[in-house]
Amino acid sequence: MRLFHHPLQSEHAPERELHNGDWVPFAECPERFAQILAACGGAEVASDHGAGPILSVHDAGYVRFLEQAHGEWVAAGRKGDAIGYTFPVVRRRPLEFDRIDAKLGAWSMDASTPIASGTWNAAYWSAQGALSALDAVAAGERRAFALCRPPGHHAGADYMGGYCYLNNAAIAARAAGDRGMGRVAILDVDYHHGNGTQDIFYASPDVFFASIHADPVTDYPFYWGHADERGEGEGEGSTLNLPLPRGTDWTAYAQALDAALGAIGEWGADMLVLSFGADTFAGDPISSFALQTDDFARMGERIAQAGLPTVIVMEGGYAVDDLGTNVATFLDGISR
Ligand code: Q9C
Ligand code: ZN
Repeated sequence: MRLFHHPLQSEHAPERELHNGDWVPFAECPERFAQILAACGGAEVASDHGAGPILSVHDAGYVRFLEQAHGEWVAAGRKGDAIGYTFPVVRRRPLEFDRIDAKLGAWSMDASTPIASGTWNAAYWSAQGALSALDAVAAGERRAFALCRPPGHHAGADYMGGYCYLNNAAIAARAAGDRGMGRVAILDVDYHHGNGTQDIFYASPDVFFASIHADPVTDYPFYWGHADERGEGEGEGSTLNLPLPRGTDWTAYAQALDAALGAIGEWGADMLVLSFGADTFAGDPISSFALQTDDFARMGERIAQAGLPTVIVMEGGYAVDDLGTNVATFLDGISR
């Protein structure tokens, strides 16, 4: 399978994040990227599709903010990672902000998403990897893998969150639609609900979004991913949420996966964008499912049986020592 990445993705290296009231080392670390590359090998450097496909999903003011935020942080005399502390939870509107602190709050949903010096370039090339994988599938490959880092599924059209800045899966799905590749479904198997992807397509009948994730009653992102969220307006019925309890093992997971794949088939998808996170692994330090390494091969095989051309984009997975093996095992399973 063709794999895509870019060396600048390693330059995104925030120092720390706020975790349950403590500052801890940033879980979405460059070592993740190195481990996946080492285990999968043979990755190609992504090609540049420019800002166009990014701006088809994301607000232009938000993209400009991402590009300039760290520079403004430094210009304000700050050190370390740029991070906000005031969030407009009511009546957020596009005001002209001066202070970098105001911008950071206006364009983020949480304090898990610091901006460091290499963040913009990494996010840009992460998205270009997803677009390069789409090119490969458009050219006839059954599937291709974008080693996206930073991940994307928590980022909405005009906000960052959950280690995500640009929504790689949404960018690939929108580009596939624009290229006339038929009806596009997104399946999100990261441990956390893909709230940003859901938000982007919530009112859209053109893209089906299905997500299997930890119940937001107990887990981040808390406010989205509940089973009663089914889309709105013309998009009513084109969102499917399958929350599962902490401790879920392969037996229960497989049933939800079959339900999601069944719904995607019924909807009449012509192609699939898969948001793949390995944080469903039993050993994940910030997650609480119970999948074993071999289960990722089973997951891959089942998804392959759907028979859809598939763009795979990397999302989370924080058990760094097992991450390369888990991703390689998944790619092996989906290739069988
Ligand atoms: N107390 C992805 O897997 N951190 N993002 C919450 C924990 C956010 C995970 C803080 C976790 C985001 C792509
Ligand atoms: Zn996750």
